[in-house]
Amino acid sequence: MLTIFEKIKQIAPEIDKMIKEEDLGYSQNCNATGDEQLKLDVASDKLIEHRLKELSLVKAIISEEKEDVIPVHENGKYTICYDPLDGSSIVDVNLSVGSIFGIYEGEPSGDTLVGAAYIIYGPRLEMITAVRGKHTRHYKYGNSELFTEVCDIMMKDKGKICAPGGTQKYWYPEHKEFIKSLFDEGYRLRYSGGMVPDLHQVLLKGGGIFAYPPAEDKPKGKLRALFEALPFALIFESAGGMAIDDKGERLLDSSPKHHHDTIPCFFGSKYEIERLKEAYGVANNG
Ligand code: AHM
Ligand code: MG
Repeated sequence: MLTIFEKIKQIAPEIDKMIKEEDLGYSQNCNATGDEQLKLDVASDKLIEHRLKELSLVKAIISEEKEDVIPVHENGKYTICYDPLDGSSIVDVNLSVGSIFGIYEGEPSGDTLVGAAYIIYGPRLEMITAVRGKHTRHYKYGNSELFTEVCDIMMKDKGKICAPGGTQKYWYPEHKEFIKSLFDEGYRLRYSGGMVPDLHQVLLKGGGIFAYPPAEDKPKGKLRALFEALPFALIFESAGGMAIDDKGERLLDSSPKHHHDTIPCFFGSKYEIERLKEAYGVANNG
């Protein structure tokens, strides 16, 4: 597992440089999600594939950008599911984006997820890793061109911020009411439209909630289970937080049928997640 984290530490500055220096991040004159953004997605995907293939303990890789599983080393131990550049639609406006990794031992699913990591390409380059049952750890990239450990993250029981994903027009009534009740209670809105910076903020502020609910336009949510929701679920739980679906079940108990399945998901500290369960009428689940 540590070898994989070391490899991700090597990947991080390479993609960071690509985002900052290569002329790939902007869509000009064309539609909002133009060719250049697509190029950046493809370039980061290729780089990660190339780097992960260098590790003999990697059995297979599955990328959000590709339809199929890519076998790597027959005797490898781990399947790595990754989203090479999450939030690529906000690269053009220079907001923070990230890469997300789920490390699975066996067929990818909630119970085989043994480790997770994400890189955040912001004003600073940072990385978070989690090992199941152990810890969630924060690293930052420094002058010596190395990642140094900042600390282990431990969330509080209650936060002050709310990051509500999706289109309000399509939210179901229970979700509208829940979000309104948080704002009525004094919560502040924090939402950029990139799950990596939005979840990073909840995690580092020690609490709050990020929600990507089921809705009329997206009954199964938008975020993909294997590349996005499950890795963050492990990261939140290992930091003392919670991560559930709309039925109140732990995301880490879910088993996606297909690699690209999406799942409604909620991440936060205990107070907000318990409030969500009550609002959704699933308080006894999970
Ligand atoms: P993408 O894979 O097209 O980049 O979409 C994923 C992103 C997440 O980073 C973010 O949480 C979500 O889409 C935002 O969606 P919305 O704008 O519907 O709230
Ligand atoms: Mg994504």
